Amino acid sequence: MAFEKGEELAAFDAELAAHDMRGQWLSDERRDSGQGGDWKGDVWEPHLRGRPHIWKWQQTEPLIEKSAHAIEESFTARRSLIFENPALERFTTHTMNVGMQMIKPGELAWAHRHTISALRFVIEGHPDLYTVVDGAQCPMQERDLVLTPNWQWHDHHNQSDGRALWLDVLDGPLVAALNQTVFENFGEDQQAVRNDVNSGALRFSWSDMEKALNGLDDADPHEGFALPYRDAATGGPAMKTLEPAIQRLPGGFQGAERRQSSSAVYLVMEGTGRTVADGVTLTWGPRDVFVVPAWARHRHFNDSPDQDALMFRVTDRPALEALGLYRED
Ligand code: GTQ
Ligand code: FE2
Repeated sequence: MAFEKGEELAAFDAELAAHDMRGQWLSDERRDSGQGGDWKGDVWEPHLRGRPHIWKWQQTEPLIEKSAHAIEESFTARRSLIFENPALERFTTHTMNVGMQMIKPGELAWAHRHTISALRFVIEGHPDLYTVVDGAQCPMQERDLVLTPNWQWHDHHNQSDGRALWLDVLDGPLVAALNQTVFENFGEDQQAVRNDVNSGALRFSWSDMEKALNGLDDADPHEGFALPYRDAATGGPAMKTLEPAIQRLPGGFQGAERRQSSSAVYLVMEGTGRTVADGVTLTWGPRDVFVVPAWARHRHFNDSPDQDALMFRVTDRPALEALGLYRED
C-alpha cells in the first residue's frame, strides 16, 4: 500500500502546510508507517493504550495508611490515591481514572460537583458513613455502590469511629479528551440533606446485588456470572458512560479469550486467580486492583478448584455504545 512520493507532490505538501492544510494522503502515510496502529491484512487497528497492570493490596495498604498522615482532608478535595497506568500519563486507562479514597473517622470531604461522572464501591464501610448526592443521603456499607452522575453535588461524611475506604472510578480522561472538564465548589462544606429526594437510582445495596447474582442461571464463557448494575426504573444502564458490574468466577473457571473495545478495571473482592491480558499474567487476590486496556485479548482464570472468586468490574462500554463504537471479537 506504500506509494512513492514524487518531488512535485512533496512540494505541494509543503505548500499546503504553509496554508495550514494537508492532503488526506498524509493520513495514509501515517497509517502505513505504523504510527498509532498496525495493518493486519486489510484491517488497520490501533495499538493498545496503556498496558495490563495490577496494583497489589499488599503494596497499596501501607500507602493508604501513610496518606492519612501526609494529607489533611481539608488540604485537598479528596484523599484519594489514583492508580496510574505505567504506560499512560496520569490515567488508569485512556478513559477512566481509578483510585482508593480513605476518610478518617469524623472527617467530611466537602461538597463540589464536576462534569466528570464517578462511582464508588465501598471496601470498608460503616452504618454512619454516607455520601450526599444532590440532596439524597446514600449510606455506604461494605460492598454498597454509590453513583455520582455528572454535575451532581456530592460530599462524603464519615461519622463512624473507623476509617472508611472505597474504590473511586471516574470517567475523567474521557471527559478531558472532549475538553469538557468543569469543576465547581459548593461554597460551603456540605449541602443540605433533603428528605423528599430518593437515593434509589444512586445507591445499590450489596444485599440486593448479591441476591440477584445468586439468581443467575447461566455462566458466560468469557466472564462467568456477570451482573451489570441496572437502573431500577428504566432497566437500562446505571450510568451514561460507565458500567459497574459484579462478576463471579466459579471454582476452577477457565474463561474463553476475547477482546473488547471497552477498557476494564477490576477490584478483587474474594478469591484468587489470574487474568492473562495481551500476554501478561496478572495474578490476583483480595483487594488487588487491575486493568485490562481496550482491545487487549484477555482470559480470566479462577485457580481455586472449589472457591468462587468475586470481582467488582467497571468498563466504559456505555460511552462507546452510545457512540456506536463498541466492538468485540
Ligand atoms: O470523591 O468526589 O478520586 O472529585 C477524584 C475526584 C474522588 C470525589 C476522586 C473526586 C472524587
Ligand atoms: Fe468529586
